Amino acid sequence: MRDFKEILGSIKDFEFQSRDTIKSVQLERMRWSLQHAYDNVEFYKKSFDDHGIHPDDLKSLNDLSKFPFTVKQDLRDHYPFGLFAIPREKLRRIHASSGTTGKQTVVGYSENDIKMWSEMVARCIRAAGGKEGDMVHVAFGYGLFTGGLGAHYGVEAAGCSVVPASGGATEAQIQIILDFKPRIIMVTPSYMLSLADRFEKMGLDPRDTSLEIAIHGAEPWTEAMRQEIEQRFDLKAVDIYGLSEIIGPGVGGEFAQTQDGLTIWEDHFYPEIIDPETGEVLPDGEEGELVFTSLTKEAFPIIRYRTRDLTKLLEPSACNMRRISRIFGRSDDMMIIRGVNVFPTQIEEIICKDDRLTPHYYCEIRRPGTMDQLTVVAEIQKNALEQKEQAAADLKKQIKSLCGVTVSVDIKNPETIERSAGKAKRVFDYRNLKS
Ligand code: DLL
Repeated sequence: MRDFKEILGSIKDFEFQSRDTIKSVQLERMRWSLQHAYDNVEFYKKSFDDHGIHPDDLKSLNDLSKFPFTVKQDLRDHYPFGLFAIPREKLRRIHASSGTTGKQTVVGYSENDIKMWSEMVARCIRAAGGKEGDMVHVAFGYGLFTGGLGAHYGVEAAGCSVVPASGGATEAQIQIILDFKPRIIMVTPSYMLSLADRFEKMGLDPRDTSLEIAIHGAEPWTEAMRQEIEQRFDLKAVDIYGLSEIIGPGVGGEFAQTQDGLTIWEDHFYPEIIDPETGEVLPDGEEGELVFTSLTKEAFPIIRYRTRDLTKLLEPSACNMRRISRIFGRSDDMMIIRGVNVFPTQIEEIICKDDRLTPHYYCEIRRPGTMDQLTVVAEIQKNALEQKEQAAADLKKQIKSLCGVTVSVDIKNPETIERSAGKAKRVFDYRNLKS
């Protein structure tokens, strides 16, 4: 095994190296990562052995397709630290994100992991047009969520000054923006629009602020929303992508001069696109599910992780690493409402525990103004007709407390929701009708 520090390297602006150099570094790192996972995580040893494959079998990058996938359930099955590859005392950070069962999926970072992660977020900031000395207002949530702290360390690594505003307290944030005069803001696109609304409510024009660059991610957003944000704030808005299982924000970022999708930092995260039904690897340019293999992570190596995000791989443009197009959807039913992940099964759990409701329900997502709105449609039992209003109020309250998101609830009369003829469709997304 090679010394990890050597393998991590520190070639500046690596994204501008030639494709051949990038590929040869990928191959070397991929070998290291597979071996590291095999030697230090019981789960990978067993899963490789069960598939009759060994890290030594990787002769080319394409050989990766012979290795088994990792899915979110594997993280849950090994909750909390079962997939970590270094001793607990060597961990420097733990993050987590909520899942269907209410159990968190937990990820960990070594000192080198945090350095690498910060450098990747710094790349995103530079790609977005940020430069040393800029001030960056971070309005992603701080906490177990990777958004706030991930962005924070990246801002520092980019040689910028960070304003750790976190989410919420909108009016106070606006005052800070006015007084501190940051050049860059990092925030979910939907919260950016709430800020715009609040500026206007306060009688202020958001176009007059010091903000020149907005870096948005953590939830899907459209080209139409980009235009709205750019016009309302008179700035340039770019995308940032990531997920906690791979590292957090900064798996890829968009270049301001091209605004043509997210460049994946391929020297640390190896992307594949697969057919979500068959698992077969698809050629670049074809749409499918995004899969990642970490190439340098120490604490939480991850091999062929199925993100469930749907996109396609595109050839390099602004630098020499490949891009993905905007995430246009997910292969499962996860709903992201105002930056919060909500699963239909969480709602189902509450509904099924309420004797006044039948187990039939579905969710509708709309965007009446600038914010996403989720309506949960459920059905009252015949013997509980007179309790309809109370049941609706209770459901709304429980969803708020379990999922952390405010929803509308529409309780229908008995036997009015269409019964499923097989697989029930739980999510109806009407947002795209507008944009
Ligand atoms: O959302 C990490 C992050 C924070 C990324 C801040 C960017 C900015 P998770 O909570 O694990 O991590 O959620 C990851 O969010 O699989 C996508 O479905 C979605 N997502 C993240 N970024 C984007 C994006 C963070 N730019 C999940 N566009 C991912 C669309 C995104 N979806």
